[in-house]
Amino acid sequence: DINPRAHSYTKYNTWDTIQAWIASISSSNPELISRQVIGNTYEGRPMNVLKIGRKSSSTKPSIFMDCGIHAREWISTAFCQWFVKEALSTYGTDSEMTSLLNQMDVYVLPIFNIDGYDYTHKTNRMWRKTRSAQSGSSCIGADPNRNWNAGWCTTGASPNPCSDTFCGSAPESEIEVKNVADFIRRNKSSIKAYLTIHSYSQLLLFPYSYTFALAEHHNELMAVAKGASNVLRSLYGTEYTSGPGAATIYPAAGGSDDWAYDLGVKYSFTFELRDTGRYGFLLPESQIKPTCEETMLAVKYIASHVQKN
Ligand code: ING
Ligand code: ZN
Repeated sequence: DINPRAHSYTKYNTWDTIQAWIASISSSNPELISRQVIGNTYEGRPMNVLKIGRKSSSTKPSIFMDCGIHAREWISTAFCQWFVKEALSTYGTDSEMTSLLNQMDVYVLPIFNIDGYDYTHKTNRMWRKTRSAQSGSSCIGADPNRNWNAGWCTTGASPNPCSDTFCGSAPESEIEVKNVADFIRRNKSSIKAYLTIHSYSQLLLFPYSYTFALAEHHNELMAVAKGASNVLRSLYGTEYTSGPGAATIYPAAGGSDDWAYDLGVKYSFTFELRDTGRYGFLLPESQIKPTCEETMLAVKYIASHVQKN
């Protein structure tokens, strides 16, 4: 069953509904999905990674994708649910998806910052950070996209716990970041691509964000990003800009894509989904379907490139 009760792919689901969906979708599709808890959040909620792909006795090359690093970016979290649904419903009919899941595994972390996401549903819709206590401050949380060990807290991040871009007390001080970093380190030899989904601005970014220096694989990453943006635009005309983070959005250290890239994951991309500011983080539910459909094309384009390389 890909539609457990109360769950809808065209709505912004609550954490409780997403948690029930994770359990139900994985137990109903054991031939394509296996699930593992990679640790708990600060407030004790389980972080589930779904491994999607045809079962194999040997380790397959893989892609890791996370959604919902930032609590208020609800379209991001909606996209990971959409991706899982599409993978299940098109495996066996869509040749690109079938080949991808036969040859590779896709690790999906449907929601990274669960505590923050729950807080945006219950208390403050515009919350961005984690929900951890900070010693010596009454302010809460660190920015989980400033907390990775990549030029940590050197630019575009704040040492002030009250800031929305607080880098945390140390790299990986946030347990959610530590759990994911440990998972990627553990599976480093199989992981060929790292995709992280944010909103908004309609950008397809790649390293670096902590420096203006160009990545070693800049030309290839730019070509892949432009190809993915073109295929995304082909569906509804949505325009994306591609480029390295520092020059394309702003310099910012401690981001997950830079960290994964420096670890050795060459195909490391940050998506900034719709829109360009009309609704911003408050993207209406009516845009979930078109946004997810067009984003699927870009993700599949990147996955096909990774599969060939
Ligand atoms: N944008 C990202 C942010 O964390 C980013 C941009 C990407 C920064 C990669 C650093 C590295 O600020 C949003 N919308 O969160
Ligand atoms: Zn974000």
